[in-house]
Amino acid sequence: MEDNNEIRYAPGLTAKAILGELQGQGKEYMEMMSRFSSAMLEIETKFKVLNIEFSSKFDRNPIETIKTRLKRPASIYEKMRRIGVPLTVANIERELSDVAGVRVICSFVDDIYKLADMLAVQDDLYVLRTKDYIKHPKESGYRSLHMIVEVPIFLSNEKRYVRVEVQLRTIAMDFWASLEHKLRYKKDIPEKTACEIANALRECADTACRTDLEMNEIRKRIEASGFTPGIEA
Ligand code: 0O2
Repeated sequence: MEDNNEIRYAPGLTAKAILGELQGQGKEYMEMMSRFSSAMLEIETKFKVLNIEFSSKFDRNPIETIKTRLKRPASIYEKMRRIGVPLTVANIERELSDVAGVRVICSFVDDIYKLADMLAVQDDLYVLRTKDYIKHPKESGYRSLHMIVEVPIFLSNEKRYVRVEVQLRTIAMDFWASLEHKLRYKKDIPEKTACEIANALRECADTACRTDLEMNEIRKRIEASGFTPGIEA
């Protein structure tokens, strides 16, 4: 069925033009983005609450930072084109699970799983999908725990469930992912060099992982000796 709101995929469309096209769908687009924004805020708040509860239970904060982001129009456009679905507001909301993203940077690897479990048991939220790139790192060396959750948001006259992508990772995993993401844009290098660089990056990810595990063990040893890391005598 033809959708009059459909935006045509055209080569070389600039980010500004894509934003213009999406905003051309006016109220619908803005309303969708405000729903994603509200859902993101709900999840961010849930993690802030968990951080407070965790710190009173275990005498330390498991969360270093929480970052939120709404997917940029150009990335939305690119992903919809990649999956071959017509670009309409309704399709974006139906097909994409990562328009709203919450990234939780944790102190220790253990904290990632504790927080994920604490979130998953909340009865107003559904975990639709979990991908454990910590136990099963990506080919690139990327590590994080990904969850797609659906959270209710209460609008003036309705309750809507909205999907949010949650990425939980340690400081070391975040450090690696941020730098690797920057380096990935340096294209046009010979295949052999690209392969060597990929291997070097994977090696860095493995080193960061070993450090993470060692730090986790050190924390456990300190706790076992009766001290609480982060709490001064
Ligand atoms: P952005 O700007 O973070 O939104 P797909 O999204 O189609 O690629 P899937 O299965 O939905 O596939 O997602 P996947 O691979 O589970 O996770 C995608 C997100 O994880 C990416 O989002 C990145 O944030 C992060 N990610 C995955 N692999 C890597 C990697 O090798 N290096 C780094 N630095 N990050 C990675 P987007 O959409 O690419 O970008």
